[in-house]
Amino acid sequence: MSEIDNEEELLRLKKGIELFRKPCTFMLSVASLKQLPADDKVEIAFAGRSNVGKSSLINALFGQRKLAKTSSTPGRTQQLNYFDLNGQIYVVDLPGYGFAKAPKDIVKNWQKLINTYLVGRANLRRVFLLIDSRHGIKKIDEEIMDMLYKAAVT
Ligand SMILES: Nc1nc2c(ncn2[C@@H]2O[C@H](COP(=O)(O)OP(=O)(O)O)[C@@H](O)[C@H]2O)c(=O)[nH]1
Ligand SMILES: [Mg+2]
Repeated sequence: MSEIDNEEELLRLKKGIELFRKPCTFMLSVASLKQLPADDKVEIAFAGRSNVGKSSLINALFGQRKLAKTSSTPGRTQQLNYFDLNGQIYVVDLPGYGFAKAPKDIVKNWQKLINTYLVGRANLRRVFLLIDSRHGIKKIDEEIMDMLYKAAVT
């Protein structure tokens, strides 16, 4: 890496750190696609099996303990929870897939909502797919990765 690259990299890092220090607030919970906010801002989303630590990671990233609700009971988040980072970026806490203590048709509905969102959301720039290191990559993770790959979602 040349010195110029290093300087650019440092600048990018600095900007990133500054951005993540800005206020991040809860915006809304989305239970169906028609409730999605306008796609006029860059959006990043956290996906993964229930209980993998999506909400905990979001709280850690923004230095707030109770921004995203965490729970030791899997399958609690059933909606897409939107957080607004300084009016600049939408951060989305997705419902966990692969585990749900709910009737089958309800689970199917969430699955459809998440899949349609992941594949079709125009302003979605990155999906962070969390894997529980204690359990490794499961079949459902592979299915989601495959779906993201086919939809060209980074
Ligand atoms: N051991 C361990 N537990 C974690 C970690 N992150 C989250 N947890 C715990 O795992 C449970 C589920 O976390 P949560 O963030 O609600 O998972 P989510 O369902 O993916 O949003 C909670 O009891 C957390 O305290 C981690 O990195 N290590
Ligand atoms: Mg959660």
